[in-house]
Amino acid sequence: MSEVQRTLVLVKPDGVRRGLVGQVVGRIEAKGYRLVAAQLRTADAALLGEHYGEHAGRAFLGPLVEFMLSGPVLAVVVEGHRVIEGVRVLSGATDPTLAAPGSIRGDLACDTGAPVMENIIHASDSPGSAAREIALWFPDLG
Ligand code: IDP
Ligand code: MG
Repeated sequence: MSEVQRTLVLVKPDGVRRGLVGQVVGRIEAKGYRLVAAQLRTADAALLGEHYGEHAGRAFLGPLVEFMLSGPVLAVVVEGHRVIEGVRVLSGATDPTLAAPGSIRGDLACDTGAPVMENIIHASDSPGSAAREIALWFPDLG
């Protein structure tokens, strides 16, 4: 049975800086998913604090927020059957050194030794996260 979902994708500041927005969005479109909304913007600390709320207390949270504030991100809402899992698979493992070749992180990123892993893409990890994150980044999206 069809289970159309929506997920939140962020092309992180490293991806925007390196000119990889087209490749990231292109892979998602080529897979067959549909773009619902997109916005290029620089986030603020309050938004990122909420977005990464699950990581409160983790040592990498400060560097992560600083990195995410370092330039604009492309926020995109993507729709499709099982899209939440699908975009996680396209993204690859969190650690870009270990992410499989063929995935966005595996092909386009490496660990630079920075305190936070710069890995090109964020993608919601569950239906609950997707709903929460879409409401945060696109409050007008009904
Ligand atoms: P995810 O982006 O694959 O869902 P999360 O565990 O939610 O991974 O972590 C959010 C982001 O924080 C990662 O994408 C990465 O940029 C960074 N990160 C996660 N774990 C570490 C770590 O152990 N060291 C440095 N940065 C990390
Ligand atoms: Mg995550």
